[in-house]
Amino acid sequence: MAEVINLSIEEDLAIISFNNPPVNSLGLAVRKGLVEALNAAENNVNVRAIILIGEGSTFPAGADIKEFGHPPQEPHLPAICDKIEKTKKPVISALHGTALGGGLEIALSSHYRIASEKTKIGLPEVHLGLLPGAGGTQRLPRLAGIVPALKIMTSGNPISSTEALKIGIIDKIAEDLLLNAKSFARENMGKNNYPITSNIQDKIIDSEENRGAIKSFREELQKKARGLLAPQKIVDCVEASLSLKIEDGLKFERNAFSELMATKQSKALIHAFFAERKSAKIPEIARATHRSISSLGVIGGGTMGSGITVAALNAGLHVKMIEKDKDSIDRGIRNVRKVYERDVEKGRMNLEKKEKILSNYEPSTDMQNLSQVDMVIEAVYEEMEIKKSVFRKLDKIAKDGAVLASNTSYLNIDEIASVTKRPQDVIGLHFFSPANIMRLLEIVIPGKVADDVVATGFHLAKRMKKVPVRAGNCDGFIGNRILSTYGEAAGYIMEDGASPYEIDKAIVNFGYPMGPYQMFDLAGGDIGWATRKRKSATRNPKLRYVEISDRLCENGWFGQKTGRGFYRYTEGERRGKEDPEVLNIIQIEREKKGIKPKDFSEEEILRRYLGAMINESAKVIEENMALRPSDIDVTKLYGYGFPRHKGGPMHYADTYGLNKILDDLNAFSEEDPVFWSPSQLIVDLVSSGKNFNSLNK
Ligand code: T1G
Repeated sequence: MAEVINLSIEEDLAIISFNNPPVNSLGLAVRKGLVEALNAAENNVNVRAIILIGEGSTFPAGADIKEFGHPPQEPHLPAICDKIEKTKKPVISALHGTALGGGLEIALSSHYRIASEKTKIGLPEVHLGLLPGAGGTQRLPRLAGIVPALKIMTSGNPISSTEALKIGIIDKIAEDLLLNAKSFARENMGKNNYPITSNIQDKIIDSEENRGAIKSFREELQKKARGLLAPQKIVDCVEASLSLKIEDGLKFERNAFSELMATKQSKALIHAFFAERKSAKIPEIARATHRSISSLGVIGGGTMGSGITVAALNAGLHVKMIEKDKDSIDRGIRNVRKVYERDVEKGRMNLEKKEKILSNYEPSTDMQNLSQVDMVIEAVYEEMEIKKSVFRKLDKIAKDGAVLASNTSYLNIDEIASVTKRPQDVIGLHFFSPANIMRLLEIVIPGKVADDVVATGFHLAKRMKKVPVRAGNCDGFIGNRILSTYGEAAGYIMEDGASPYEIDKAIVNFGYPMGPYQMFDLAGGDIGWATRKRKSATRNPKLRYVEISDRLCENGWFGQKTGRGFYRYTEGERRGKEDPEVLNIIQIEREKKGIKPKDFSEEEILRRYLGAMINESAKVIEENMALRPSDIDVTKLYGYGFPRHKGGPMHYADTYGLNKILDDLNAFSEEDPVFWSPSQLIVDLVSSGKNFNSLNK
């Protein structure tokens, strides 16, 4: 018996436990061991019931995703579930932790399911571009009903055991799972319906109501899951369960699963799953242990400072917020309290939890209060001299060994560190707004920082449930540096003939939630304008510069905040209308440069927009400003709206074909070699027949 599966016989019970840390994923060894254990239990005449239970942190959390992309090996999970269902002795699954995917499907094929209070159950396959492929689409609707089953499978979100009990997925909630599983087994194995013939075999009623539910679900998914294949296929499988016996329904599901496994969307989503976990693997953690962090200082109570404060409070930290004067700290307090008041209002939190969290919040105007905190995060106005003055004071106040972090989004961390006597303790933590919601955190590494300070930044990220990316200390770090390049490319396309509205449409059709000019209007054109003015002194005079956005900003058209930017906004409407005056301004700018506008297809817009993004990303890699291409994917997926089912710019480039990217860059270089010359990394990868993924070690 493989040690990943243990079988113990206790009088008339067989207890089969999963022991494959960290999440008891159902890899080949586990599946083989499980079949052996089930056979042994079934053939043992003393055994009258079988219990399945997880050791460690959880009941199996699903199939082994690392096996995907390789030829599946027997025994396959659907066959195991089938075997469990047809076992003549009652099988009880005892669920704790996160019973997800194939793990839950094993439980669904069991005859009974009990769970502890804190257990979460779910079918997250849709997040991988897949569907529950071991019977979930056929068994769950039979247990829970069509609509709850569709919600669980197309959202991929876990539900609580209380919710699961309510809708009939589990039979009992109990603590001390094994003890209760044993008594539950003994209560049930004598029942007159022994051997158990689960109601799973019943067909679902093919009613008008069920057909109607499926129809409205499909329509909802057209909007909510625009362009995604897996959710619609899940509905196909549930619809099939209305007319097919379960055996045929399972075959239908298996075919649909195999089709999805072969799609680019699934490969991209599986890449994103592992990329998100790989970004936390950095050399510094291998060399040093993080410092302990229990108290945090946050300087600044504005949007960023209050967002960071909430993220830290939610991570269980004690937070001292500092502002310069009473009005400012009162504003900071309002900003923080407003978040929790909304959580209570929306039922996401009860009053008791809110007050408990806020008991860890200590706002003040006295910086001396930071003398004993373990870490300070500065989130003051984005102006170097202001930041330097804060760090000079911090250098005198903070205790030895305190980590001093700046939340700057582009200023030079080395320069900030240089005003302290402890550059080894200074690091960049670039949060994305709203900092209590956005999961991306760029951890910026200055030249003199100590390894354990970097490790501490990653430790804080984990506690805040952030997705950390190690970034070099260049202008714009990773995300904003690449953004400014493809933003310039969009400007060239616009000046050469496409309207901002055509460009936005092409980018939205690719899968982004909005295009660059909708983003300009949302974020506020004044911010980018300030950056362009800041960079103007050092701008490469050979680099083409488009002045269209400056013209709008000179008019005070900063976007939604001023009622017009590239679009015009009527009062209270977030969706803007195209503006003929903007098109006039663009035409005037073209005429100033003697540009005869040409047409751009959506495909041409994308080749340029994505080409610029991928080329700059490659330069970030070759300059070691990012550790690996998948870290750039993570940055763009979590901070800039790159469609997750395309995997991020680097994965997309590999899928599109790096040779085709190089051909595009070479073609565009004919027009403008300064902007479009291909990065040496892309040239080298193409000539060696490799791709970006070959660097994702
Ligand atoms: N397979 C392989 N490795 C996995 C894994 C899985 N299912 N889940 C986690 N890991 C690795 C992960 O890469 C990381 O590795 C370590 O475990 C800790 O993970 C037939 C086809 C369970 C909620 O999608 O949601 O079943 O980085 O950092 O924050 O229908 O892991 O340490 O080397 O995320 O405590 C369906 C995916 C699969 C669940 C725990 N199941 N996992 O979160 O730890 S498809 C899933 C999670 C399927 C069937 C279909 C989370 C977690 P490393 P972690 P965590």
